[in-house]
Amino acid sequence: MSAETPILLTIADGVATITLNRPDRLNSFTAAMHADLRAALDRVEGDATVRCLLLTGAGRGFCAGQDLSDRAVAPGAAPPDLGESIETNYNPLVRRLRALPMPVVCAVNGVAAGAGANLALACDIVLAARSASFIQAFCKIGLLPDSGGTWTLPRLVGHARAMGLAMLGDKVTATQAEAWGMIWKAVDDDALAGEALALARHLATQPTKGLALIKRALNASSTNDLDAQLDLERDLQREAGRSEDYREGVAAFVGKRAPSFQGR
Ligand code: T3D
Repeated sequence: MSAETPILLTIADGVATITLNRPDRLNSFTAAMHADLRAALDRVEGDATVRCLLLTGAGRGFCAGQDLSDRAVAPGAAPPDLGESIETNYNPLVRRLRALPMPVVCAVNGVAAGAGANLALACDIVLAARSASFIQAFCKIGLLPDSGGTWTLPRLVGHARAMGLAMLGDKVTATQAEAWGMIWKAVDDDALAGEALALARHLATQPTKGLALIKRALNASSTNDLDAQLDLERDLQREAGRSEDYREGVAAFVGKRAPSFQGR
């Protein structure tokens, strides 16, 4: 990773914690930060002890999206190719988090704006500090929501709210986000880090393979019709039924003891 260390990674108790770490710029993304995040995710995916990923930000913000100081264009100069940036950095990141075969918990510690908001919403379970907020800031600079926002938002909050948020760029508080079903839970600021870590540690002791299959099924349901989804449930349940953790779960239930899941 680079000397600036814009991404911090720790691994303990089955949980990999990735911290976006450019607090003086509200953890906005540079190309170097994207590269370090990719490297951190490579390590997470290559470590068989990791059974849950926790994503958070350093300082008072979660992530303010793209670092706009990298996007200022001198008069007469060619505009940056944002499609290239999205194809190289943001889209692979969202796809990777959605496909990661383990739960991804996001602890939104402060403002999440632009791609930062939609990065959080791409995670599986989102907790947010009560002082945190979500802003689809794109419209204020002539852009549209990216990082999956135009797909995720209407599915989470419905078309009318998604359109309003995308066109107005209004701030959504964590409490409002919870009430709208945009996130799992808003928690008191001083409880966020502890609660998110406890949740991630709990998930890391659960049947990882089964949780990964739950994630696949629910993610697929957004585009499948009922018939396709029933077929998918059948196929994934077949796979789940062959896991060691399923065998252990049933044995523990029948034996009236607590299960010990190994994530296989
Ligand atoms: O370009 C591509 O590759 C395409 C992909 C685009 C994806 C995107 O994310 S586009 C959207 C980019 N993000 C934004 O438009 C959000 C910009 N930031 C803000 O609107 C505000 O900073 C916030 C609402 C997020 C927070 O406001 P506030 O008042 O709490 O903080 P602040 O004072 O504005 O920010 C604190 C510092 O962080 C400040 O620097 P300073 O004055 O202390 O030196 C500010 O300039 C800096 N900062 C915040 N966001 C960004 C940023 N610097 C660079 N880029 C940022 N996105």
